[in-house]
Amino acid sequence: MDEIGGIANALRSARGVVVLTGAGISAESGLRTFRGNEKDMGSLWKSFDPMRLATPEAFLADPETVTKWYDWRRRGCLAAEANAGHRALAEMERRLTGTGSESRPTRHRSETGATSFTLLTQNVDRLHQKAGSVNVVELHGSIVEWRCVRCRRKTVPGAEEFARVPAPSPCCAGEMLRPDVVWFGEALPVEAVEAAQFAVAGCDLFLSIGTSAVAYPAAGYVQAAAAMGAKTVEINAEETPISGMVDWTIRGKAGEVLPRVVEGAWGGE
Ligand code: BJW
Repeated sequence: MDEIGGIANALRSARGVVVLTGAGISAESGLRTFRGNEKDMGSLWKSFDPMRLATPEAFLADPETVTKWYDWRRRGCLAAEANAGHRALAEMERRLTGTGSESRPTRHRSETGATSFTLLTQNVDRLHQKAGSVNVVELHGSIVEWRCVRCRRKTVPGAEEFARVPAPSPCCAGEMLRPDVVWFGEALPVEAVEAAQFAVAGCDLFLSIGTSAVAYPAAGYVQAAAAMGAKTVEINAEETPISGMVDWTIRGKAGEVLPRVVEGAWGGE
């Protein structure tokens, strides 16, 4: 049986599915990855130094540069549209959990609500939610939301907030706003880590999609799932450190492969 057929069968019989996504799934929406080798657009860390932009120390040293860079990326994310890969994952969730307006009752146990589906994303772009995914855990926060550096109150800023840079906090006088993302050396949100650990412990199928699998702790979830007996899948344009340890690996674009996986699992119904 080919990989698509194997994954489709595993999906149809799964009781708990966890999907981990990374920047690669949004590349087909025109957003640059961090470390990928896309031919049509350079990845971010090839043009920008992460240590000068994506650490708390960088923000403290030069809040103006960091704010401008994140506002530039924030606007790019807001302008981007979900692609076929995002939409296929939203459809996968509907099929597995029986939720959403397009769900249809079928003969499969996995569509009676018995299957759990958790989408762990490292992406800050909110494109999964735009595509209709519901149970999304944002491991690295969101670039759409910013927070006061003092009291951590969140806000969704518009262009007016960036008329002054760094953007002033709307709640604490004299303080700044920072993007509500997780920088290197910062802890991931406690609720997100707890939700991820719970989902990984209860899954029998884990799919890693469009991530280089190098940023921890997210990169460790596939090994954790495998250690607990889950079948594992990787869909990526290139080889990664986990390619050799997963049960199925498909080399290709998420926006092309994922619709085929969903079609393979439920297409004939
Ligand atoms: C396609 C495609 C297509 C392209 N289809 N595929 C254990 C071991 C080693 C190091 C550590 C460790 N534990 C912690 C660390 C340190 C560090 C870390 O992991 N460093 C390594 C990178 C060296 N981790 C941390 O610092 C984390 N914090 C932490 O551990 O805190 C501990 C703590 C506890 C208590 C108190 C205090 C601290 C935080 C990590 C945060 C990562 N942040 C970033 C920036 C977010 C904000 C922003 O957007 O600017 O998150 S870095 C960047 O990497 C971003 C991503 O979410 C993350 C992962 O990248 P991702 O998504 O995998 O993208 P790429 O570009 O790497 O890969 C894209 C892939 O797609 C490629 O493989 C392509 O081939 C593929 N692709 N087109 C399918 N169409």
